[in-house]
Amino acid sequence: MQRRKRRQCSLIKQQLQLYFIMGSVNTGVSDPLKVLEEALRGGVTCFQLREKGNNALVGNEKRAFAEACQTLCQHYNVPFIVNDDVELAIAINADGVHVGQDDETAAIVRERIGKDKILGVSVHNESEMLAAIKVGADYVGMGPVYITSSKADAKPVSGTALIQQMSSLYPAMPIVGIGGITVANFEPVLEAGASGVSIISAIASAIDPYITVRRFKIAISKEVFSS
Ligand code: TZP
Ligand code: MG
Repeated sequence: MQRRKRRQCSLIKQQLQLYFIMGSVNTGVSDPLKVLEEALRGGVTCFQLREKGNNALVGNEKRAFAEACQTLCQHYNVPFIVNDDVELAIAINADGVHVGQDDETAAIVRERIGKDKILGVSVHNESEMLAAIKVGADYVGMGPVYITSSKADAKPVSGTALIQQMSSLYPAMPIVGIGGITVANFEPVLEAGASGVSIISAIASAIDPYITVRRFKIAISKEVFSS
């Protein structure tokens, strides 16, 4: 691998380590911007705005919320990724876009956002992994690793087997595990070869998001140190 590409790859691997995903409807009675700020203060390494589900914001309200999240992320120097909404990502100059298999194809998204933005793709098998590599995805998301209630149309639970296989076959492609991940169960995900863990509810619904993120950070650094 070329030097520059290798450096970018290790940067994205660090940025994926504790990847917080949230929309305005994921935080219950708590103010979503306050939750995000606490998560950033605690040390999440990446943020994805996933504005979906009942009562999700649309139009100008969604854009204003996205810009407020982006401003917070910029303050903490954390990448700000938009789920699905390529138009919004381009309009506000987000750091990247994450798409699933049922969204606009990753190839078209890459063309639209350009080569310097982060492109994340959800994959569930080797052929989707190969397609993601081909279009130049910067990372892939795999899951749901455990049972989740945050995604209505989630695929069946996959455990860590696919992460294990794909990380050993394609070690240059950073992988992030997703689905039902908590401080108590994230270790097998990293041990299987993921660079990081993506989390919605364990942080967004936490009584104290800052303390929860600190717990993740301490546990992850122990895990990384011991590996
Ligand atoms: N994709 C697969 S599972 C999932 C997504 C977006 C939801 C993850 O949320 P949680 O609350 O961390 O299980
Ligand atoms: Mg999607």
